[in-house]
Amino acid sequence: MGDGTLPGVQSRSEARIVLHVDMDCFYASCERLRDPSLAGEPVVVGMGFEPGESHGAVATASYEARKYGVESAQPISQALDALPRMADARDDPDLDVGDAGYYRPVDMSFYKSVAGEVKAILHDVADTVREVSVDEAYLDVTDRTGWETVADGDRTLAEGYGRYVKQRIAREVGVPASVGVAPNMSTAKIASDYDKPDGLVVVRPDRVRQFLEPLPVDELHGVGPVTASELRSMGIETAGDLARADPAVLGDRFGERGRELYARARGDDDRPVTPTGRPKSLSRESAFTEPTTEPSRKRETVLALAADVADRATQRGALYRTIGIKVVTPPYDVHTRANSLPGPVDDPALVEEVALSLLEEFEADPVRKLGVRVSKLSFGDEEQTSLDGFAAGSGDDEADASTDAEPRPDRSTPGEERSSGQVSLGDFGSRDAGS
Ligand code: DCP
Ligand code: MG
Repeated sequence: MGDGTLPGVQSRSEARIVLHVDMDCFYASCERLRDPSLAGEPVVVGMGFEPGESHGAVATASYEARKYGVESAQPISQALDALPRMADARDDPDLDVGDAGYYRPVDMSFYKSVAGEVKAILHDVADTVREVSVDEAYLDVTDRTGWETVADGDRTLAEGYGRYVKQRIAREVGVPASVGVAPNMSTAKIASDYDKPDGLVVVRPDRVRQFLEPLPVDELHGVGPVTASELRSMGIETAGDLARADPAVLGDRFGERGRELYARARGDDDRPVTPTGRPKSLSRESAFTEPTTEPSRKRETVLALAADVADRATQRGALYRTIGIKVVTPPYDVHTRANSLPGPVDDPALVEEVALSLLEEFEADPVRKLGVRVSKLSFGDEEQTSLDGFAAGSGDDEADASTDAEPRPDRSTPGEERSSGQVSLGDFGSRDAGS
């Protein structure tokens, strides 16, 4: 949530759920995808290792190769000293094949195609995806999962969601990722790095300070070796020390960045995850402090959510073809319902009307959370085909469905909806939640 409060809706108490996904030794993992015999072997991806070449650097090294001291940005000659090429070791009686590695040249277009497959999954599991680099992204999944605990009381639904994302990448693309789950971007980033490779680290909102406390300052984003040694000279070794330092002193010493580091060390980071691409859907949801059966309260909430979502769509110039709701009933059963429209529209009154009519089914049920979503988005400056297609297909010149139009029932079943990323939270417990 985080962006303001709706009248009559309890949303401020809800912490956001941010995932940071960072692929493990990404280029090396891509090479393993192409050549599975490299699994478990020391692999170095870089330039300049062929006989006769001498200049070049390591792009990345597999974790097995890192044990020999090979690392990103290292001169290739240094890497070859630490870890000879397998081909050379086989011919040279002085070298041990047990301590040799496989070198591969950088093949950027292949890595980009693998990254594209990963990004497609990320966009499927989150509406808001910020792609930071070829192998790294932030996802806001607040409306897809929750911080509620499940089963043994220590695991959260968000953890199940993080595991689901990791497993989908592993199964559908075949490369490992590390995932951090936290209520903000800076903590999620630290979390994804915390247990690499193949890590899944979840930092609950009430445990952020505790998690950050013992970390050396240089593990905070934006603290390089120079800042770290300067902080150490001030007696600040850990994020905990930084969180207890005087922000005025930090401000004097490091300017704006000092105050920012102070905030991050305290787990304060309210930067929204701003998407790098266009969203596939827009949604908003809100929880009640106690489950409610009161029909008027449910309707009011749905109306407020519908108005908010429709307003965001209008502001972004988005047209939608599907309007849906999400209803969470105790203990934590997630129900999604959606109606497809005959064509793409920007029609706030229709969003309210459809959302309310979908809510009727739950009139008598106790409800702990409600959500409204518009999806199958298109944007005014693209996808003319869908508008034309509609106009031609319907025999009607009006591409815009009026509020009187009877929405056609969604053709997709809830199961299909789930497979497109609308994952049922009920699927997530301690068991494997992958699809
Ligand atoms: N890269 C590069 N040169 C660098 C750093 C990185 O060419 N100096 C490339 C190779 C990496 C990719 O970018 O595979 C992603 O960078 P990361 O920093 O995420 O490193 P890795 O994914 O390789 O390893 P990790 O498991 O630590 O994330
Ligand atoms: Mg990486």
